[in-house]
Amino acid sequence: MTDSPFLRACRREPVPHTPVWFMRQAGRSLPEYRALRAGTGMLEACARPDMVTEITLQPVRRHHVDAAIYFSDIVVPLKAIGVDLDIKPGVGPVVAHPIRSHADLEQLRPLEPGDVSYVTEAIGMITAELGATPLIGFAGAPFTLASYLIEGGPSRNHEHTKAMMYGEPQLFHALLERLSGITAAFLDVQIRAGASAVQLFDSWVGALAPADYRRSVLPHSAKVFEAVAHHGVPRIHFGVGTGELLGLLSEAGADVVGADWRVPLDEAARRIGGGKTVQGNLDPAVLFAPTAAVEEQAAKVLDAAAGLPGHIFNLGHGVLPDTDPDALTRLTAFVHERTAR
Ligand code: 1CP
Repeated sequence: MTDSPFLRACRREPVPHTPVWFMRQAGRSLPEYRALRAGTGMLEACARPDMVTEITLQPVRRHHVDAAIYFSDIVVPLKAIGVDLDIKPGVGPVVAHPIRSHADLEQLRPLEPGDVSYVTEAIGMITAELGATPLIGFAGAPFTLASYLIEGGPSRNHEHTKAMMYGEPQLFHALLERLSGITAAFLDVQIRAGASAVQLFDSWVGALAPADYRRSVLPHSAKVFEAVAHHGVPRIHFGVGTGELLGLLSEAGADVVGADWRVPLDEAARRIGGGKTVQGNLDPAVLFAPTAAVEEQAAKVLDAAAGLPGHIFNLGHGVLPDTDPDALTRLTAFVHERTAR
């Protein structure tokens, strides 16, 4: 397992082929996922080890990707400590009592491993079935979690979040401080249970200017990476629209940094700096084009990554729900064949 192409690429060691996995590979693009989930709420599914195991394995069986990602959601640890929230179909996470004051912080207590015992159980089952394929654990980064908690749900402009960051910096820091503890504890549970790598999703942090990221967010994400460093498993950092932040995302401490499609990978690698593996970055919308066009665009990604010491092929963000699953299977094979050494 430590010799798998994915883990070797994380460590920038030679690989037999460029490893591939897809953000959101488990989930709505797969008919077998939809069939299994019918009648079960998202959060209910996340708490059932048998379902989580099956959904996590589905894309590995179907696409022959080089890593599995644990099926869950970034709000699962918040639900586990008692935050009143739900995942609404077609919307995303919705929080009953948004956090806007110091008193509201009381909703956030530290996460204990016993709060998510179903995660430990599911990861045991998954790793037993995966064999030599690594499992990636994940969590939401403090800023992206804070955005859902402050806004009360998905947000285009993150206006309440930014209003707090600029207007009540102490409250904002106190919130991210609590979230960094919860996130670190959640990653710790997953690594102890058998996850071979972890990804911190700071999906919406691209909304910030670099100076604001450095001052208000980086210290909290850095604490998360530091807290799990002693396990020695690769740590991946990713956010959407982070072209101007790649150097800072790298500075926060990850071993692998993901980039979206807006920055070519050779330029992304330059911004990320030496000694890190780069992950990405095909535009997920490209998968709606004919196969020849998908392969042409994927080849561009591979060419841009050709001189880099470590590359993990991925999309620049999650698989879109209406993606043809066969396009993902073909893309995986294309990358494997084109990079076979
Ligand atoms: O009922 C359903 O099927 C709900 C759809 C769904 C699914 C399948 C949601 C709601 N979450 C998930 C699973 C999920 N969430 C995974 C699965 C593992 C995999 O990658 O295969 C992962 C990694 C996440 C993480 C997640 N949730 C992120 C970070 C990754 C990213 O895409 O940027 C974010 C931002 C969320 C919030 C969220 N949860 C669900 C939705 C629709 C959203 C986004 C809402 C928004 O636009 O703000």
